[in-house]
Amino acid sequence: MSIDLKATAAQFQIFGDIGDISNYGSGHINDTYMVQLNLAGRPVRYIMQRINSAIFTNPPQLMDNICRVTDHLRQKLNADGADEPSRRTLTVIPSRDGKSYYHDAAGNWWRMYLFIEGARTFDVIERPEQAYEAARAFARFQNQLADLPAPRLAETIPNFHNIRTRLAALDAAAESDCCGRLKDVADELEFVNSRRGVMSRLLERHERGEIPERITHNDTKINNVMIDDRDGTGVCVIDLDTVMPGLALYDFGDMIRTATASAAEDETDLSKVGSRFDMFEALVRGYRSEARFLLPAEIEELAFSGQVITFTIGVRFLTDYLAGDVYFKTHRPGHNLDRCRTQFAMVKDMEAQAERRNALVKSMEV
Ligand code: ADP
Ligand code: GN1
Ligand code: MG
Repeated sequence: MSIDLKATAAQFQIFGDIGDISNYGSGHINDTYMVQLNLAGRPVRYIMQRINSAIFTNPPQLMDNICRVTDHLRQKLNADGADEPSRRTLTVIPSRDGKSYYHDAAGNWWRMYLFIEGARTFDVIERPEQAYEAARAFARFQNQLADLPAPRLAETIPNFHNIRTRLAALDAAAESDCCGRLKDVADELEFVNSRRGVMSRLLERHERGEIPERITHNDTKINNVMIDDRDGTGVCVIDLDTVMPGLALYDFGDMIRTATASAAEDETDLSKVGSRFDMFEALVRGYRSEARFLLPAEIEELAFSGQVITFTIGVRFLTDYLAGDVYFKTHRPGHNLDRCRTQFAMVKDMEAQAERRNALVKSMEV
């Protein structure tokens, strides 16, 4: 069934003449559209998304999380007298019947946000200053949410970064080999098997009470922060579907995974793939300048968190490859396996730099 995007957009509280609606962004999960509107002669844009309800199985609960988070951020921005608060946090546009989403007759779940103007996202960053600013923005986001009033946010995807359950899912996919792809991944499975124990360290330290749970973003991929066109600062943290209890280190790890990457996540020429030291340094400086809450145990694991998250995401890509590409959007055959291979190449590069990175973290004054 084809979707009438204009009729869908008209279900939200927007005014004026709805113009072009086009696909937007390079996210792997939701269907994102840019909606252009003519508001009595003034062009205005919105972001409209079809929520991936195979992954986020309770969209009203998900949107309740997002409204609580964005309301809290907006209150803080207003209290601090921040410049342009509507660019600094997402603004949910209600539907005509006053809900934070629209559920259409075919069963699709939709939402709409103000379009953040004068800023953009990067899939691969170009300069260490961008890493520095992105890390500051994500740390500020964690700071601002530290006093979110109870109740606890809903876990939109339980065990999201839990390496034990992610490895169990990989084992199950390998065991069933539903698509006959196991034969392609012997090297990757060997890579995984030799690291099962070491990659559980953060989880174990959390379970022993050494590393605390906090409210975290959980998807701090570099293209989930908007960078200002004029001054290069991190304007707004977006993609709030997985904001929930988690470890700050998982957020920092995903910044390392994506901001230090020297090539695209799906690069097939592995000689181009690596984790850049200068970007790592900028991330640590940016993050530590704002994340004042970090405990010594967390600081100690900052460099290692990159290996853990990059490994975990690699395991997830590999699992999805074996399972027949059912989770991440793919655009070519073998796409998930290509992504898995870049992740594992990055892990190797991070391992080779581990000593130098830990020394840098230790030496850094804040
Ligand atoms: P996904 O969960 O699929 O990654 P995102 O919410 O991250 O979806 O959106 C995909 C892309 O759309 C982002 O990387 C960003 O470039 C763009 N985008 C999302 N929300 C906005 C917004 N409010 N204003 C401008 N661009 C946005
Ligand atoms: C997905 O939604 P997006 O593209 O920002 C995924 C992340 C992965 C990432 C890998 C909800 O992020 O966990 O790290 O792809 N999001 C979800 O690029 O699974
Ligand atoms: Mg995204």
